[in-house]
Amino acid sequence: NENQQEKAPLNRFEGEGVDFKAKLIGHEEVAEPRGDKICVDTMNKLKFIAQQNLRGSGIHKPRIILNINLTGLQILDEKSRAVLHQHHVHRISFISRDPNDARAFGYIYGKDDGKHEYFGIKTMQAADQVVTALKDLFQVVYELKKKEIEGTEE
Ligand code: I3P
Repeated sequence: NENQQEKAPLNRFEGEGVDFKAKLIGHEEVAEPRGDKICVDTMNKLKFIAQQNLRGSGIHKPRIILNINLTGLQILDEKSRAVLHQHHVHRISFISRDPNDARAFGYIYGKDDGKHEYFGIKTMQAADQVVTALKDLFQVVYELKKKEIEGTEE
């Protein structure tokens, strides 16, 4: 049975979790916690800035590893694996595929100060793989929470 070879979603995110190679296009504060338009607009702006940086100063988008585990999403430096950003799963308010680029997606994160920040990511493989992993993670975390609540009811 092919399915037996696949890890259950829960196992997949346990412990070290799952890594995806990517580049950080950029991040910027946004006014809203969700919305397709705000994501498209901010992605376009960040891509424009990244292109200016490349053409003007020869600065490439930083290479990163997106690590997804049960706590959420971590952006690590590709070489040193230093944690550059840590985004708790419950604070990710919106995920959006880039409609113009199969290798890009973004998400909005709720910061400690109540403000919202958009992160634009260029993935090495199809962005769909990462977006699907994040959606699976939300499902897994929801199921765990439900079990936890059911366990404390009696
Ligand atoms: C590169 C090309 C790559 C891009 C890279 C550019 O320009 O556009 O597709 O990587 O961005 O430098 P060129 O063709 O002129 O060499 P991505 O597709 O991953 O964005 P980078 O320099 O920011 O890595």
